[in-house]
Amino acid sequence: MTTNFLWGSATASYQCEGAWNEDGRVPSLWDTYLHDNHLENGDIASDHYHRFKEDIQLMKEGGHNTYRFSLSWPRLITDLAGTINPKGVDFYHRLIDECLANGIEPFITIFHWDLPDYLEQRGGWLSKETIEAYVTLCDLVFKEYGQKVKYWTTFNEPRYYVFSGYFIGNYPPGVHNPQQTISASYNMMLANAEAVKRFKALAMPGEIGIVHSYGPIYGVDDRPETRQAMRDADNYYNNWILDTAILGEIPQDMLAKLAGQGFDLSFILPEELKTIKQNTVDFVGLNYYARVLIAPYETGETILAINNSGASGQGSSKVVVREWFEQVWDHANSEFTPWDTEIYPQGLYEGILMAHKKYGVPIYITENGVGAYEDVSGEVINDQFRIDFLNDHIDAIKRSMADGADVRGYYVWSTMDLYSWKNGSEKRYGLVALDFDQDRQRKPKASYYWYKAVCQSNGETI
Ligand code: BGP
Repeated sequence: MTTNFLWGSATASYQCEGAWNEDGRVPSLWDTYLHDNHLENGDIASDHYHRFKEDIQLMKEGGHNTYRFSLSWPRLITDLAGTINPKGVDFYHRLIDECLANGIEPFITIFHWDLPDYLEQRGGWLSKETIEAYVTLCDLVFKEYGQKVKYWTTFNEPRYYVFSGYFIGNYPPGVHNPQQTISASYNMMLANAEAVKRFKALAMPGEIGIVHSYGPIYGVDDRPETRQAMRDADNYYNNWILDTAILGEIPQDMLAKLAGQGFDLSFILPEELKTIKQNTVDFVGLNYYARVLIAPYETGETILAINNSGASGQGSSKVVVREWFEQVWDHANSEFTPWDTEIYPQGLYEGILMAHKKYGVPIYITENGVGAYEDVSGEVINDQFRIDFLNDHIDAIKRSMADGADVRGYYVWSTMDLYSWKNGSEKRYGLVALDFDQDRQRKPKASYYWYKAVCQSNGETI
């Protein structure tokens, strides 16, 4: 690995902070959605809001030199008029200062899905008003924290957020509306460009990027129709974010296909396309969990059955996007988690090289990890499966770097056990275990000690 390689782990505000109604924080759309539907929520989560110093000590003792976390918008700006919450602003000063005092480089996500509910009530990302409000948030955080922070990202996984909320409908606001999916996607990418524009206008000292849920595309065979389906799937899963944010270009063949299917694209304005073209990111963050295996579309309506309820829900996933592609889960030949996520490290190696060749910007692996049912009651928590998983994925990164890729950092998802979207405390990802039923005492898992050696040796132990 290079000498300044960043080794760390990641969280997101809603998933770890808790303190959902403390010190002036207002509800996010997730608070409202989970409360209204009586689902397990992140009211307390990992209680990071109160215990962040302890968590940063664990990072330091664990050999980490960086921490990726997000800012809670409903903690910072509490109404449509843009009222700033001083206690929220102060919290992130204290968090950043604590990181810096302990040799931990903060790597900040401005938006990791916890949109203030007052904006969701006005249409959320379907409304251009939200873009304006987002730029106001960016302006605030750049000015407040910009002299202390070198690494900024505008969004965490716009694709996952929009597709889950507006297409699949399994995340808030819980709708299935393809036209709205397209509008919300576009608005987020325009907001990304507007944030980059503001960052450059303020001549901020750091760098700014975007974080994408990267699904490298594979085909079931090499037929021309499979190749076409792979291209369409790549547009659907990756290109509309990566091409737009890094190259400043929305894929033309995707727009033509959407127009051909009768979608209304009239909301895309020439002035906005100019903004997108002129304000591209400095680097990209790739979250990698699994590859995407694609077959040609055969027949029938769109089916979006995603298994995000593990062993307690439907066993397997099925995705058919009418006239685009079908997604395949090759259970016979590959290994899967109980949530039907394939374990496929080679996809990270090949995916990094694909992204490197196509885009040429620095790459950070901003999330990688495995969710599991775990018994964390004993003295020792032996998560050997996680060690194997992380080992094989870090090895894939090392191989991609040996083959020329410019990878600059790696973040395990997640720092500690936290609230997993819709699965709560049932699906654990942490290097550090938490007892959610009692006092949330921190207990490092075997993977924590294993990762410490990896960080301290700069990857030599892999
Ligand atoms: C990513 C998100 C994270 C995290 C992770 C695991 O898409 O950026 O916030 O939650 O996936 O997802 P889940 O908790 O649904 O298993």
